[in-house]
Amino acid sequence: MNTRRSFLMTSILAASTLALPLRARATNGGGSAKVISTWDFGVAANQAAWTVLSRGGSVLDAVEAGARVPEADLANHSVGKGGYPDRDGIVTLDASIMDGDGRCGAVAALEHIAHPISVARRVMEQTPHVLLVGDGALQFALEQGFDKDNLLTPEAEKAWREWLKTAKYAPVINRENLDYRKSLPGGKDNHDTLGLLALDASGKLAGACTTSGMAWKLHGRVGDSPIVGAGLYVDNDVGAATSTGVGEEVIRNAGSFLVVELMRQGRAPQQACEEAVRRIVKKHPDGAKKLQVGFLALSRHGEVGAYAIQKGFSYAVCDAQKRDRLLESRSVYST
Ligand code: SD4
Repeated sequence: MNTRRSFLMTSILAASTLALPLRARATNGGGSAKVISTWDFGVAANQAAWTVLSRGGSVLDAVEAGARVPEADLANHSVGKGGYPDRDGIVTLDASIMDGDGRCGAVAALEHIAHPISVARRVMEQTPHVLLVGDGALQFALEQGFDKDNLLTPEAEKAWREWLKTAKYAPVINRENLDYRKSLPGGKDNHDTLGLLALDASGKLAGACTTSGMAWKLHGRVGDSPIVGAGLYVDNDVGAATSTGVGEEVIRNAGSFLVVELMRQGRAPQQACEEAVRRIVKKHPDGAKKLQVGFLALSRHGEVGAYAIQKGFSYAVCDAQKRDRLLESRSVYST
């Protein structure tokens, strides 16, 4: 991991533009194809998305393919199958997908389906709706031919039973942030939401966001990830944004929409992410000390921004120069 974390800016600078494939050099106002995503496991997700783009696939196909990677990773305890369950021991998944033309689909509190991102895409493409939840989302998924699966793996069940020994009624706030102090985000004790944004060589944007939400949450709790404008927002005219961390704070501030709107008003993605994070902190200065929220943004020109409340938010960037870059976001608190 250390080598992946070695912030390979020098090699990027050294890469010759002339050596790049034509597809990667095609630009939209100066940018080029790029995929970015949250946390360490974003590296693998980016590569899957990049493979789709480099084979001429659509940007929507790319973000879906990327999101399916952590969803299928049973060692990942906050996305897809293998995710930690709610306080009742039930795994419920949230996901959304959106393209830069404003088309979007989402599922929330979905049980028994291993790839919620693909169900979200079907909601977008096969229904007049944007968001299906709970039993209705499951019914729709089954009608669409998705297999019913047991999402609670033995490892996740064991962790839940361990939690039950000391559990209070309310879920522990920001378990991810507490875990971050034990191990790096994306490490074995701490996986998080995947938010993935992609820009193709023709300037089209799309995004995907997928999670099992906060571990030990109340049954029926929905986070920011399937809420368009909170966990994800994409607009071809401006850029795209996604979030990770305590979803309630992101929803309260319409986080991803806010980031994109700030970009629309002229801020760079980095400044936009910083302002959105600061707004959360300003509203709850004391609470914010104990929770994590991170935003990731991509402009239509391919500029990247990232900012978080707490130290330790990593994000992955993939483009023609380098496929497995892993960077550390700046943050409000540095310890
Ligand atoms: C949620 N934002 O459900 C997600 C989970 C997450 O760090 O990212 N946790 O609120």
